[in-house]
Amino acid sequence: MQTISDLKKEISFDDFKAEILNDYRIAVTSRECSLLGRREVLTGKAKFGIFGDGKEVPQLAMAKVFQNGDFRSGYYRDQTFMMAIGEFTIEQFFSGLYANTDLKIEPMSAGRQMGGHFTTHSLDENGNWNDLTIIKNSSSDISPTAGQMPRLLGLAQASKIYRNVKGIDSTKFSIEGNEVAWGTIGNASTSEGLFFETFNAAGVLQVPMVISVWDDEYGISVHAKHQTTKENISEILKGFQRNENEKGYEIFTVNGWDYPALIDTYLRASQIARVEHVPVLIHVKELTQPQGHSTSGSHERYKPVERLNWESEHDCNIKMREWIIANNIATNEELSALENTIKKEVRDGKKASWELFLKPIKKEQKKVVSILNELSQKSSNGAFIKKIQDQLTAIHEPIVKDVLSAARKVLRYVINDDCVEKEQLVNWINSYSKEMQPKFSSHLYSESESSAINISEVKPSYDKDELVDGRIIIRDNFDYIFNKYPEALVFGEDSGNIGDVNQGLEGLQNKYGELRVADTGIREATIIGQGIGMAMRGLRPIAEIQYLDYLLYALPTISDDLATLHYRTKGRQKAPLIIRTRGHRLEGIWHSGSQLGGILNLVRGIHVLVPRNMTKAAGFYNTLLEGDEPALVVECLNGYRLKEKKPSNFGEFKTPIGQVEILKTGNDITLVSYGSTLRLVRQVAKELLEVGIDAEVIDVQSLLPFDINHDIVKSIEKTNRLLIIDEDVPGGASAFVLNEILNTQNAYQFLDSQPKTITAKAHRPAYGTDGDYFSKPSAEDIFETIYDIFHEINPMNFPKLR
Ligand SMILES: Cc1ncc(C[n+]2csc(CCOP(=O)(O)OP(=O)(O)O)c2C)c(N)n1
Ligand SMILES: [Mg+2]
Repeated sequence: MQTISDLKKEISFDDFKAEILNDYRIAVTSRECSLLGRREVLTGKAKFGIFGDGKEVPQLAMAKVFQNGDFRSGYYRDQTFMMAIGEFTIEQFFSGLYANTDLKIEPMSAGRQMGGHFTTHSLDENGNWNDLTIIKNSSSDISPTAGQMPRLLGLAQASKIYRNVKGIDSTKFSIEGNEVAWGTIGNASTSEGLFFETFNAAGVLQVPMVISVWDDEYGISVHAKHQTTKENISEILKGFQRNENEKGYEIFTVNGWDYPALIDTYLRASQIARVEHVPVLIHVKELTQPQGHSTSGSHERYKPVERLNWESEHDCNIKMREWIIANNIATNEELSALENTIKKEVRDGKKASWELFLKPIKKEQKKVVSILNELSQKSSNGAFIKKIQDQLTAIHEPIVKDVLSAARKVLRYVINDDCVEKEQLVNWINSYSKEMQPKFSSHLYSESESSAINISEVKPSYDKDELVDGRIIIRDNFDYIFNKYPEALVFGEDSGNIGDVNQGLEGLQNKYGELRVADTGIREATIIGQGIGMAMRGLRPIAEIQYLDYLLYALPTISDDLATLHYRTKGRQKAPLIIRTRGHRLEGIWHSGSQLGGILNLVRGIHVLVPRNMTKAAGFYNTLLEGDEPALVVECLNGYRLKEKKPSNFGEFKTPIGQVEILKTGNDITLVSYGSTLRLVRQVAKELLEVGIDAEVIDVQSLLPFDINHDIVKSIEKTNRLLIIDEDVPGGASAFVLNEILNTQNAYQFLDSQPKTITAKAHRPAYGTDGDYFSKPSAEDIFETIYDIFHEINPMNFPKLR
């Protein structure tokens, strides 16, 4: 194994010196950025700053062993690392602070994320994969502490899959699974459940993952004594240490200011993880925060003087400087000269970034001022317009909002004017808004050719009239999927050996192996994280959450990470993860499978699909695997043993995404529902015919996206009445559906009766059949609600029921 002394022996002193001075240059550059960055926030040019000062030196060591194809999953302190791997410049640092919306200038997120959230581009501008084996990769950071951990597990596991599963085209993703996933996390954030869940799971899975804990003894103002048992994360994780008989972790501790020791440690860690596929923890101690936690406050408020003094002495950059001089690598004068050059470079870079940010806005400001100037001379409200013009002119460093809002305010002063200048103003507002809005709103979903909504329906075909249990359709379709896509894999609680709790994967582990059809521990958040990380490295994971109710344990990871990934990278990273779960119409507070409203509101960015039977569900999987987007598929829990006609084109038939299906035509009222509840609705629709009400029944199928062809409003145009039937709480998914129909599809204009929703009670559904009957909408509830609507219109024909 190579050590720093070996390195010295291998290369000439000049090369050795150059490498160390280059490291020092990066450390000082990074520090200087932090110092100036703070000032930019305090003077108001940037909104918020959180920087990597005090954590520079260990990141240099990590960067040295970080190879092409490797992935980082870290947090906001890692700017030095990003600079050291060549993926972050001074200009990019400041452009991030200013929130420059040009992805070429601010490649981390095009201004969508605060500075300190680092990203590399896995996709080109058309959404196609770049070759990830020839670049150094950083998965896009998120702000919630420890939120980077679940994904890290999957990034590491991908190497294991690529190394051990044959037949996958790994060209752009892996070279024999030799890639390491590098996690970074603050000491205080290790208090989070997501950290411990990930840590345990990686030990079980034995994946090539190296977690660095940057330990500065604090989490904002809260000392380690309130965060960590024994105030020492590596100490309490000692039980995970591997030994001759048991697999586990390799655990290192090292001081964050000790440059040579850090290099030795990282070399060893890299080797162990890369070659042996064993996870490693590096507890990097004795780090500092020279400027406190962030620009929101100062650490003098909560750190004792002794600690502040200790931090000044143990600042890792200062220690590295001392080491360089003590080892005669460079003199004090040489280093001072270098530091002065860097100071100037950072100042120049900052200036250039500000210019880049300001220039296009100033151009628009000038245009608007000139339009307003002309308009003020024409309009009878000229004085008011002139005032706005003067205010806009006076802004020396405008942001987009200043310019656009001034222009839009003028509109109300020229309502009655009719002149070319007004037309100019309106045209400018329209075109500038059209240009700017996508900068903030694009790429929530895929904009590539493979977007799931571009994939056409293929109907199931039937050779014969064979009826089988729904689970057989799911199972046989998955069999086709695993055969067709070597990169597809499924994992979850009980998904492997027994082939899931409803046997939709029965026998498939035997056929496709334990890595592709796998059991996992009971750990929903990291099941999703596994899926996110693997999907980010080109695999097609299907993460199984045993019941919809338990998706809540994973919701932070789904909502914060998966749902925002494409958006927060402006389309430069993706995780086309399929989440498979089952829900609807079950009984009991924790098994009712109904909480879709809550989910819908938290997962924009993910497709939410609610197939009413297993053929529809299987069709969704086939569609999704051709697409490039994440999705949640909620199978009907009570549908596995119900008979369905067995299709003959498994793996081929596709359920379209974002399209409703009309299950029964009718003229009197439109009934909208989804999932298992549809069985009740269809039964009620038949019963209604007996009293002379002919209802149209529509299956939504896909909640997100919702009825992209606006077929529901077409139905309401005919029936003039609407009832939404949902088993979620009042104001849950039914409110979402109603909003789509009334606001997006403008159905209000066709309604002759109040649009209604019928939902479950506000409480969670009680256990047992009677619990269900009194908690969720029953067939009688649905019948009576519809009947009442008609009684209200025509009490003669529809006398009161009760
Ligand atoms: C889930 C969540 N809770 C709280 C926060 C607010 N917060 C941001 S950073 C931080 C402290 C993190 O400390 P540590 O992990 O030690 O990292 P350090 O900043 O010290 O490097 C907190 C509480 C957050 N971002 N996310
Ligand atoms: Mg800390």
